[in-house]
This record gives sequence, C-alpha cells and structure tokens, in this order.
Amino acid sequence: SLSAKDKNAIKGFWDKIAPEAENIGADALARMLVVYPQTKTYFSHWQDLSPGSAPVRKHGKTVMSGVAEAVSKIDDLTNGLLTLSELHAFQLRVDPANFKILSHNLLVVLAIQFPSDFTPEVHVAMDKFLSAVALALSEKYR
Ligand code: ZNH
Repeated sequence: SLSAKDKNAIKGFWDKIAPEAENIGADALARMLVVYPQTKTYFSHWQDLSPGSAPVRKHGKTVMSGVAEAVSKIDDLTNGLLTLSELHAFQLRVDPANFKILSHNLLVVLAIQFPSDFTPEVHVAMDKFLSAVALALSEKYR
C-alpha cells in the first residue's frame, strides 16, 4: 500500500502536472487505443477514435478528472471511488484488465511530458498509486 512518502511524492508531482491534465489524458487515451486496439471496443459509439480527435480529447479530460478525484481521496480510495467502480462494473462493463493498460499508458505519457520531474521515486510512487486506483475501480466486480 501507499506510504506517507509515496503520498507526498504523488501529491507534489500532481500539483506540477495538473495544469497539463487535459493533454496528458488525451495523449494517454490516444496511445492506449493505438497500442492496445482491443480497448477500442468500449468506444465504438464514437465517430473518430484517432489521436487528437474531439472525443478522444474530451474523454482524456474526463478520465483525468477521475484521477484528480483519486488523488484527493488518496487516503481511502476504495470508498472514494465506489461510484466510479459501480459505473465501470455494471453499466460500462469494462474488463478490469484494461485499468492496468491505461495506467501503463499514463506512465509512458508522464515520462515523455515531464522527463525531469518523472524521477524513479515519482515513477514508483505513481505506479503504486495507479495500481491502487485500478484495484479500487475493480472493487465492485466481486
Ligand atoms: Zn473510464 C467513463 C474514469 C479507466 C472506459 N471513466 C468514465 C468517466 C470517468 C472515468 C470519470 C465518466 C463517468 C461519468 O460520466 O459519470 N476510467 C476512469 C478512470 C480510469 C478509467 C479514473 C482509470 C484510471 N475507463 C477506463 C478504461 C476503460 C474505460 C481502462 C476502457 C478501456 N470509461 C470508459 C467508458 C466510459 C468511461 C467506455 C463512458 C464513455 C462514453 O460513453 O463516452
């Protein structure tokens, strides 16, 4: 689980990257859809799933607002993300394996966009955090 040191690293890094959240989300989502094309099935109702398209940008922003919410609820992710977990489990029926795939793409984009701030310490803290978010989002699948 997340140590106090991890939480500080996550909050500090988040404060730096928050102004770029929209671009980060758009790039991570676009990359996920290109590199893991099986993830496209959930977004087949969109007109254009290509990188930079309006729905990809819009949903990138939406997902990042969820990540921001997770940062604010970092001390109790399971309860904090319960509604979002229910949505993904019962309504959207997203295979939870995809949470890990999106997390990976987020880490790649963070490394590209913030090469000096994304230190190994920040990397390990963000990796643990995104795993904890994925676990919390998977809560309602049981
Ligand atoms: Zn998700 C939606 C978040 C992952 C798919 N999402 C959503 C939303 C949010 C989110 C916030 C909105 C909600 C409302 O509306 O209320 N996600 C999120 C997060 C994450 C995720 C935070 C992680 C980290 N998702 C995911 C994945 C997938 C998804 C991985 C697949 C692949 N989502 C989704 C969908 C939707 C959502 C499909 C819906 C959209 C539309 O419809 O457009």
